[in-house]
Amino acid sequence: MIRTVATKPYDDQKPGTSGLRKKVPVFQQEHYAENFIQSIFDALEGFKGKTLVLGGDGRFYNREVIQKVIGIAAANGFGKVMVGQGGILSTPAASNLIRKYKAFGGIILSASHNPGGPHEDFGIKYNAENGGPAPERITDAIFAKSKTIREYKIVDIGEIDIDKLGTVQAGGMTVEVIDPVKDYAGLMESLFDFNALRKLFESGFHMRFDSMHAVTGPYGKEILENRLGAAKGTCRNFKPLPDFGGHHPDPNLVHAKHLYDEMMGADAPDFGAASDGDGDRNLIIGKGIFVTPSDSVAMLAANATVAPGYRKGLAGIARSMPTSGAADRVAEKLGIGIYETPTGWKFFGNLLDAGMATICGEESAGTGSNHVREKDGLWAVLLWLSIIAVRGESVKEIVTKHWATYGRNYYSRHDYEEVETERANALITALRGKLASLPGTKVRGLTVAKADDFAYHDPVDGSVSEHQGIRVLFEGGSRVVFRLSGTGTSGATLRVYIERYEPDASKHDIETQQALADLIAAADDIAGIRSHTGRAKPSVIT
Ligand code: G16
Repeated sequence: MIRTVATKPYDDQKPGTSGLRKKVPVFQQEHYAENFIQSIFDALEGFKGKTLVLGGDGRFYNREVIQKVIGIAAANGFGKVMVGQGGILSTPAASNLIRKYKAFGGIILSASHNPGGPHEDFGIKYNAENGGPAPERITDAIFAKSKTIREYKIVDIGEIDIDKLGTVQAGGMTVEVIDPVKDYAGLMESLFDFNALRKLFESGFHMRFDSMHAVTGPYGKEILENRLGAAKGTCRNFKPLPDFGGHHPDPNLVHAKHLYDEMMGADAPDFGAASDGDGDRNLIIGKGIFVTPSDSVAMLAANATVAPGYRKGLAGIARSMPTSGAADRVAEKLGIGIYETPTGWKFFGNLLDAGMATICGEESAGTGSNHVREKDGLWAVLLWLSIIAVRGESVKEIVTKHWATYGRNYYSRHDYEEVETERANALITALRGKLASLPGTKVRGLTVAKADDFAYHDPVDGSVSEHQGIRVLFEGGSRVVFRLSGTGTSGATLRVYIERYEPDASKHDIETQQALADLIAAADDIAGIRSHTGRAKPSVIT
């Protein structure tokens, strides 16, 4: 029986870069999750009788919200919900399922790389029928609905057993509990030469894949150890836990420091990788060398044709604006298009759908291709392994040869986390106010060539997205970019992206922070970071 429940709107349900992310106790407020789920459905049209894909990264509160979504989807008229066993689906796997089974869309429960647990983060995201994050037009409509919601509909179907594979009828709707890994593993097998990868492991190649107790554990086990024959023990922290073992499932040099330290040690394996909460981000480390995400997208694009899925070449490359220009040089050499989009994977969707871009990447540790409409951590790992297998070279050799050919984009991101929102906003406002006066001025010996607030004109649908980050470009190709994060859940996070291009191969082994020292100082001079935030140094440097 459909029950209509009276409710009152909450005013804070504005989806951010990747859906609605809040602390668990916020989601646990009366009707809070229900309101948002109903607002998603209220913002959509034409789903009666259609399929909804559903899953999450297994974090605390995942199972409860899975049941709520099933009940509300049934009451709103969906014909079927396909849910990952145990409520588990990695973000790229969910994207694949939406596309493969021509679902109407999907709901992914995740707060990505943010920590999990009773007092940590939770998130709900809607993906559209192309498998990608809902575009702004839909997320704006969801927010608008959430502000006026007065009731939601739910069928009380009792607890569906999401641990048992198979199909049940519930509340006039079909619920199919599926193996979360199978379709995704099949997709990977269609893109990469698994025989060549098996031979690589047979030859004694050693790697670590650290799932950080998050969603990629079962995917890594099945693909790397079971199908490709990587040694048992290759997969670390592979059991998804509701609190990720108390850690941040963020594959960067701070939260995956244990992996970094191992890879820099004397007994390092050949290759190290990690993935985040929901499996879309990646960290790539070779023996003795960390590959920045910006470099990784350039190197993957430059070598993609080694894999059967990309043998015909790339249509184009897309990168988010703060991502370094390393990929631009690859696109130039290949004679293909390069697109600079705002931060957020959703902005790649149109380019991928239109066949204008094949590989996309972001400085925030996301790389992916047109195989799904999300970034994909394990995909990046498998493409790196394919390049290593075909070229027969180490990560270090591949990286240094790439820099020798294209030049090196020294790159770093400085994050100031949990800054008071007013102070962070004041910094950005002040910076915007002085943009027009910057060109031509000299800061720390560097001449400002251009300064603007990035606006994106989507070449496919003509939409315009403004205020997507402040860029200060210097003569010679260096730049600093300032942006407020769209994924945090407390206070504001100021991100400062620093980049310097060095064509001379004899200058490619300078320590990164040292290579960028003048730009780091210039960024503070220009934006008054220390005075505005009251912080003497960043909380995280990657
Ligand atoms: C999300 C988006 C990414 C984006 C990142 C930016 O990542 O999916 O496309 O680059 O946010 O984060 P911020 O706004 O904090 O800089 P994820 O992995 O959290 O979904």
